[in-house]
Amino acid sequence: MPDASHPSSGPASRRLDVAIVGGGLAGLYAIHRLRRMGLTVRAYEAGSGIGGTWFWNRYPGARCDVESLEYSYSFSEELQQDWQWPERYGTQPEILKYINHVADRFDLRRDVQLDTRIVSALFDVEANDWTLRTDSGETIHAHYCVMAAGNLSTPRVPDFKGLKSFKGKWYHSGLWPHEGVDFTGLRVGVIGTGSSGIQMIPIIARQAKHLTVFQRTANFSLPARNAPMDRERERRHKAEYAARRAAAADTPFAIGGHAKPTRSALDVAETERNRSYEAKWQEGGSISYLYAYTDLLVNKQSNDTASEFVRNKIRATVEDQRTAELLAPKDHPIGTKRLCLDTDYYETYNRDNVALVDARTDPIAEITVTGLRSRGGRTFELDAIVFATGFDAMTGALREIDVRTTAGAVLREHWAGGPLTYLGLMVSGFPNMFIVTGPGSPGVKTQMIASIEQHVDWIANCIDHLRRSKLDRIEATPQAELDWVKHVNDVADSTLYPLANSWYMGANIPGKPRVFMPYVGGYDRYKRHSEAIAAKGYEGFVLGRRTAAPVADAAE
Ligand code: N01
Repeated sequence: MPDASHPSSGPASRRLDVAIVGGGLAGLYAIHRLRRMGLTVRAYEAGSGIGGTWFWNRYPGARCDVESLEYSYSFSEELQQDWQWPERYGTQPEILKYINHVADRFDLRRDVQLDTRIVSALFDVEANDWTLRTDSGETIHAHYCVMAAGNLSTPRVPDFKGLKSFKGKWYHSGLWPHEGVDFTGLRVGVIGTGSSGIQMIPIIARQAKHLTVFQRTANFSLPARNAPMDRERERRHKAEYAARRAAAADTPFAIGGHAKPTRSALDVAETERNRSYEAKWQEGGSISYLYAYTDLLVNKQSNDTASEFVRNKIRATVEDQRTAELLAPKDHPIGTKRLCLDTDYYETYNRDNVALVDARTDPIAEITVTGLRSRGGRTFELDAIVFATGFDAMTGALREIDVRTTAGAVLREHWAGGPLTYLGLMVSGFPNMFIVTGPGSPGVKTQMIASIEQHVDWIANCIDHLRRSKLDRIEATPQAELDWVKHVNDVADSTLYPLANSWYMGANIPGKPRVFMPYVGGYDRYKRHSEAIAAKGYEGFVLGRRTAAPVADAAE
């Protein structure tokens, strides 16, 4: 564990107004936004390139599941007019190219330090300053710290016995080799059938001599219906981009273009309901499907109709009915785990070179020298193993940093029972540290870039407010934090989300506290609420000056 003593001497030392952890979509926008306020900022990025999730996740078929015209920055009208997306859904290389374009266009690179992992962050309550330390021993002193380290940035390889002895090669979806991997002629095993597994499986199946998919939990997946960008549609979209962004901001997922549902699934006859699901299925995309009726995510009976429609699609697509039943999810309502989008996923199981193994009834026992053995004693000879086993989501990246204060607060201890934040933006006991799309934020349940922009704008406005008020310290109160966490959980409990063992609840990490982490009340509601709190002089926060006692009512 890194020690947090922070010697001030070292290879290098730097002073900033704002230190940013992470050089992905959030970190880059934070540079842009805060620098425009005249602040000195710098982002520290562990990767050897910018882009965060889109830098690391280079597995075959990696593609965003939100349409490109939505999944892009909105802060620059010129940027959104100029950029041309080649397809309906951006591939990982296209999105990374876009991020690099943004970095060059807004001259962001000069304030990003690559190949640098922040290992500790210490807040000195007397000096009112953060000191961050990098893995090479560099120290950074900053008045504010913005954690933009991502939610799905700590890849998780299960602790399988014998992995070290495996003679073949193994990979994790989130740590994919830059040179790519050629599976031609190989016997490949893919472990995991979340979004990453579901995207890569059809492509690996076309390359490999044989593919064995180890599925512990079946996931719902809908057809993406990806296609080259319809240029006429793009022209129309761009003609009213600003209005479309505003309309998107008024929706729970921050995604526009879908008529808000008006009826319960139970208010319509079965034939009409199935017609509606069929239309959505043909249209492609997850939001469209979940928007079919008002209550798919809150009423189990309604959800059952939408879930069963997809199960029947799987049964109709997959020829072997035993495989089809294994692939048809029955342990969670549709949409309560991240709903996957695919291209030919279920069809892939009709190939002669693909086999599905039920790792639920017969779990993986160990990796062997030549493959894998199940607890039931089945052996699988493999040349390559791909772990599509997900991430230590939402808290992993922050827990990897030793965050503490000279007053004795330690973030890992504060979060021992599950993450506590106020608005997902700040943690009580850790002044001047902001989080972008962290636990308690709606981020992962929305078009992520919209949430990133909203959070960073909120943070920038907050810092601006402090400056103009001649204040330099802000901290969430313990009560506001408790109230927010309770609200996040109450909202989740009013939905079907807690019925799924998902990474939203930390359920994919053995021993991780089961706490529902994202705010599922909707982007629109969150935006209004967080902005109202700012307008009320930052209700639930204590604002103060460096040496003076905190002044809670330091309104402008
Ligand atoms: O990870 P996951 P992911 N033995 O956690 C299985 C985003 N994303 O990388 O469900 C056997 O969803 C595990 O099984 P179970 C998106 O938000 C977006 O696919 O725990 N299996 C599960 O099947 C997404 O939700 C995009 O029983 C084991 C799988 O591994 C998030 O990233 C694309 C196992 C992990 O699924 C994470 O997706 C990709 C074990 N010991 C990702 N341990 C798009 O935009 C774990 N598993 C499209």
